[in-house]
Amino acid sequence: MVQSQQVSALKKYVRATNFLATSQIYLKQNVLHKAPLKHSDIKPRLLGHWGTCPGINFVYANINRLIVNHKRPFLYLVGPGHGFPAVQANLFMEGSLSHFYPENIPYSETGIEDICKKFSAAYGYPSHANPEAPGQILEGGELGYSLSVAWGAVLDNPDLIATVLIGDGESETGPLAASWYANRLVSPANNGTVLPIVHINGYKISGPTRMGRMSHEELFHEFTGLGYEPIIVDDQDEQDIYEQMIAAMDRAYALITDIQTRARNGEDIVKLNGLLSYLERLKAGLVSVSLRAKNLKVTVNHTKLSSINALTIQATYKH
Ligand SMILES: Cc1ncc(C[n+]2csc(CCOP(=O)(O)OP(=O)(O)O)c2C)c(N)n1
Repeated sequence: MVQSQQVSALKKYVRATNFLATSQIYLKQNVLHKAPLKHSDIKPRLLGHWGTCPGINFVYANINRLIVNHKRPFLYLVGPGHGFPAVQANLFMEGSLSHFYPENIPYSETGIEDICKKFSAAYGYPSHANPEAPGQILEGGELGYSLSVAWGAVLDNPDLIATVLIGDGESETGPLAASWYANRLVSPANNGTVLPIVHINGYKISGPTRMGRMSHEELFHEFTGLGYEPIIVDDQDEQDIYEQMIAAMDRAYALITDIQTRARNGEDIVKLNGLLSYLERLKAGLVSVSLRAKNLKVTVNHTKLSSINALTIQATYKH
């Protein structure tokens, strides 16, 4: 499929899952809007956080695209458990719910009515991820554990890529902040890998988040320091966010497979720690460098590796 067709397919899919997530949160009847919406169609007590749902759906769709293109096992962990209506919407769309619950949730309008009416209702479906939801290993009700659960999932599971969505609010919890460092413990030769995605929508409930108030430059340095190769996708950018995300996911996937292939062929892998993006940004004039060590000489060699431009770096001291 050419890129424009992919973008339009992803947009339609995300619109459908956004619709299903909204209906679960707000509507107790008339969930397919067959008649004009009335006040009496709205649930008396609303549960589930709408604000995080479009981000969950957007990432779900983009992971699906990678799975279709590469036929590789992916796991999607959703830190914002309060966005479960979005997860449930995708489980419906892909047919997992009708597969496991053919009687209660058929792949039809009856199934849609069932998930909407029973979302967060007594004897219905819980408001957060739960053991009955196919494929879930993280509840997400207590924020802080998404990234460490993802790292745990890839140990001794060399083919698995665990993509994990982390809210900028969850990022401020102690457990989450500490689990970034697990990247030092996982080997690209024997273990799978984690692809963390931080959803910076700027708020933790109604309060501003630290990351939501940081510039791209500050975010870049934060994650580089933690040993990650940051890629920023921004809806304020002129380029369509779907096109940006497709490029970001392709680039992350290419980096992951390149590092894993080299490690599994016995190469000693030096962690990139953001150097790749740093040098690209340097070339594009996006950053300036001030070298504190007067005698430090940095040489950059460009090598074409698979579909990405890999840069190897040598730093030598002149005596
Ligand atoms: C440890 C913990 N503290 C507080 C909460 C209450 N809580 C539920 S959602 C939420 C905000 C989460 O913000 P963020 O992770 O940025 O997600 P998003 O903005 O995408 O909803 C909070 C504080 C919780 N679930 N767990």
